[in-house]
Amino acid sequence: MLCISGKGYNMKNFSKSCVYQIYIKSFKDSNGDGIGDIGGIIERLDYIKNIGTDYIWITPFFRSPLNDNGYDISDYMSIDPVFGSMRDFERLISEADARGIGIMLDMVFNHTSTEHEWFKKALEGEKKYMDYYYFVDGEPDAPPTNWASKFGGSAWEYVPQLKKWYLHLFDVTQADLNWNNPEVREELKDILRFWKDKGVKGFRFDVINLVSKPDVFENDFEGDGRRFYTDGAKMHEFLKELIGDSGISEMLTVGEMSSTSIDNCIRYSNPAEKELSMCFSFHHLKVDYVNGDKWTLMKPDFNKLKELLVSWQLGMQQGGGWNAVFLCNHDQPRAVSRFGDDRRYRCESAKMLAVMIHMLRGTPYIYQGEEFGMTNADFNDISSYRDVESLNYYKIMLENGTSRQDALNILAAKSRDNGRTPVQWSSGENAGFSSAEPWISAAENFKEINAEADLKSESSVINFYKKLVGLRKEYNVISDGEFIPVGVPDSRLFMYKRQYQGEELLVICNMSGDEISWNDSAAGGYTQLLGNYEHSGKSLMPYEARVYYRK
Ligand code: TEU
Ligand code: CA
Repeated sequence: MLCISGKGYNMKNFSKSCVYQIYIKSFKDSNGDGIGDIGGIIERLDYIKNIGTDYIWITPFFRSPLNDNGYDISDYMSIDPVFGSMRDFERLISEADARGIGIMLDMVFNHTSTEHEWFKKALEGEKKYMDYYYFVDGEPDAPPTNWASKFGGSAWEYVPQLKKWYLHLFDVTQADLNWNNPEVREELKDILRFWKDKGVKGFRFDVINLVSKPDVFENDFEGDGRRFYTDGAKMHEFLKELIGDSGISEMLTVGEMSSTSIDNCIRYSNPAEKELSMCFSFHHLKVDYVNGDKWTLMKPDFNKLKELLVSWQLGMQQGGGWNAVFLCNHDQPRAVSRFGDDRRYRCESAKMLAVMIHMLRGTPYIYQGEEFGMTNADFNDISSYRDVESLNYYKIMLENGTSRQDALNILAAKSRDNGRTPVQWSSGENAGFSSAEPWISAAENFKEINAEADLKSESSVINFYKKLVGLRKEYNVISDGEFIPVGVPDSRLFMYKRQYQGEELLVICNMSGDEISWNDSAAGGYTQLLGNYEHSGKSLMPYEARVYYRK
């Protein structure tokens, strides 16, 4: 049931939910091949339930050549044997249901793998399937536009036997689907209905705001082409049709929105629009990009981070939209390494970042290992990397004259592999992830940093997360309260309030490694609900976070 409050913002039945994200290939291996799988997820359902999360978003495990670790799908209705069988999946659904956990699948509908039977038939010249993609006539030395692939190089690939180019915004083995073709949209609805019938309780839609391409392709002399295909003209029409016709409007649906805007995300997630439940936006995860370029080194601009978090909280609130709130996922470096101090104050800063996110208005997401402060991989050799985007950009950096060591330093900070090392379950062999050598090396610190050790610790990060998730369920001011920014005298602090029917929450985060003198009068009349230090003294300790409450 949804109700719209007087302030024009909405309270949703997902406001008390929390989602745990699993990157299946790195989560837990159950059959000793060094690759995470469905069996491994089943083994860890109680661990996830213990944190209190309500949904599990699993990254794609459908049949795939795995060039992009499953985001290149060759059959949407079958499970790649490396991840398990349909029987395993059915077992996962029933075990998750038994624990009150909803399974969310990851739908990659912007593109398919070039190994998909649709694309293979297109390559054979079958018109029906060529129209499933963007095939454009052309000469071998003249791509239709100058657009760039997000994974480097041109967004077009030439097919000599067809004398045509095809569009791929991502890897060359990920061909963009033509959503302007109603037959494509019908195929995608069938896929959603198939998994809904299997008992799936939600969906994440991969780069879904890129699917409405223009009817005419033109060069972009002001950028890389994204302005022509991002938040395209038919986006809202397509989403309403997909969600409505597939019968999933009551499910938790979240859209990954690349380079998007608040106005569009309001429309994507305001219940009145009958599109999605919520949106991921990424502007706050680009505050360490020099001039917008990911492949650079820069300390995060914390003022910019706060500004973006606040603007998205206020903007979506005023428009009746709903944010998925998060700091990391399988495409991002580890939050505690990026925004905290993973050496001197790893646990304190991991907890502070958790408070910063989990007390916001929206639905919070926990990425595997974030709940016990896993860090970046700290690789220093290109042979350790596996990610197609990272390997492509390593080559591009070297071609552009960047030294090998500088390129490795940039990868160490920015590569998606930082979030894809095996989950560190214990100090045992291969971090307890597998009895075989994992497909990617574990971070060397797994002997000290692992779930087993953290669970034994009095001041464990996991138990702190559990409290945060519990507070959201207990306090309506957290799940449904209005977000109100609080001006601070010291830019190293981030403060905000939440208000709801006479209740008030005050959140204070010291985002620095400095001890900051603090006049407790601001918290006069409040009681402290939670903090990441044993005592709350006169000053704010390095990375100290406090949650205050009053009625
Ligand atoms: O990510 C979209 C995307 O652009 C990310 O790769 C990320 O924003 C980028 O790496 C930042 O530089 C989605 C999936 O989450 C990602 O894993 C896939 O590789 C990608 O789409 C293609 O499906
Ligand atoms: Ca396995």
